[in-house]
Amino acid sequence: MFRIFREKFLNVVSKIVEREIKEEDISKIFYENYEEFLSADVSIEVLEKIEEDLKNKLKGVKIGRGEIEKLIKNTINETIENILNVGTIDLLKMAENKKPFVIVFFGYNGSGKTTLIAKVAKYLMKREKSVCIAAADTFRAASIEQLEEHCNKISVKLIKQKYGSDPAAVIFDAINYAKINRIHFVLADTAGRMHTNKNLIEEMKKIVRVNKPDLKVLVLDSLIGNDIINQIKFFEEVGIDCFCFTKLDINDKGGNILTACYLFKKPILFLSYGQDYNSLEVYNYKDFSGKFIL
Ligand SMILES: Nc1nc2c(ncn2[C@@H]2O[C@H](COP(=O)(O)OP(=O)(O)O)[C@@H](O)[C@H]2O)c(=O)[nH]1
Ligand SMILES: [Mg+2]
Repeated sequence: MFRIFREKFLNVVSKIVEREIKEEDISKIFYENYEEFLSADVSIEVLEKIEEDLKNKLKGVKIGRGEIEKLIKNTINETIENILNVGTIDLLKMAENKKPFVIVFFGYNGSGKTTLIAKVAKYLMKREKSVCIAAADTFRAASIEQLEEHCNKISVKLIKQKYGSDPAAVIFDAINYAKINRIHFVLADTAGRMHTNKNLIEEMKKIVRVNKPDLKVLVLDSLIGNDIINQIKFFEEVGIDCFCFTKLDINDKGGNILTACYLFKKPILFLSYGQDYNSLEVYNYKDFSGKFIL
């Protein structure tokens, strides 16, 4: 008798305190927790879209008053994790049946391409893969010497020509060298600037047409802020397969990565954390979303 009474009583109480989640509840919790990103890193456009997604999921849901904040936070976490879950690329597996496996790295000057390529070479060699590098940035002064210095330090064969020579031809040479010497991977550095952006696009298209790379990687500097959207749109013209992010040792807030994942949904290959050759991580969305979890 008492048990039935108690159950009825609790039912009534929970109904009384239950209410619908309102848009204001969602905005309040969302912006309270993401203000830090608002001022720095995530594109406003993307934040607004995420907020809208949350509202579509939660608005009008009836729940006990005390549970509202928890449900909103859990939904935010779930949403962020879904956004960051763009997949990664298992490079070694992908390259199992292709020798050489050719990777071309694109990206603006200063994005960290040359440094990243040396790290990727080291990463592959640690896993018993042989590597050669193509110096296909034949435009920027000192770029070949910079790459040569890295290659000497990590003992990797560099295929190069003179400044001003055709980058597609340099990569073609490197592929031939790799074929003859049974090398697993060719990593190609490219120019991040030409006389005009149109020249740059044409040059990249030619590299792709002539060499048919197995993977086209766009290298992005995590310090560039909202310009990331324009950069990605620019390089998409050559058909980018995946992203790598550099300089996360300076800015690891990850807002940029959230923006790129939300808008472009391309896999992320590596995250790069400094000048040291070993400061490279394979992207893992579960680990990475940890920094956003409420
Ligand atoms: N702190 C830090 N600096 C980096 C990183 N990657 C590259 N750099 C530096 O950024 C500058 C541009 O890098 P570089 O590899 O030459 O870029 P590229 O022009 O795209 O080839 C250099 O001074 C690098 O030492 C990184 O992950 N962290
Ligand atoms: Mg370079």
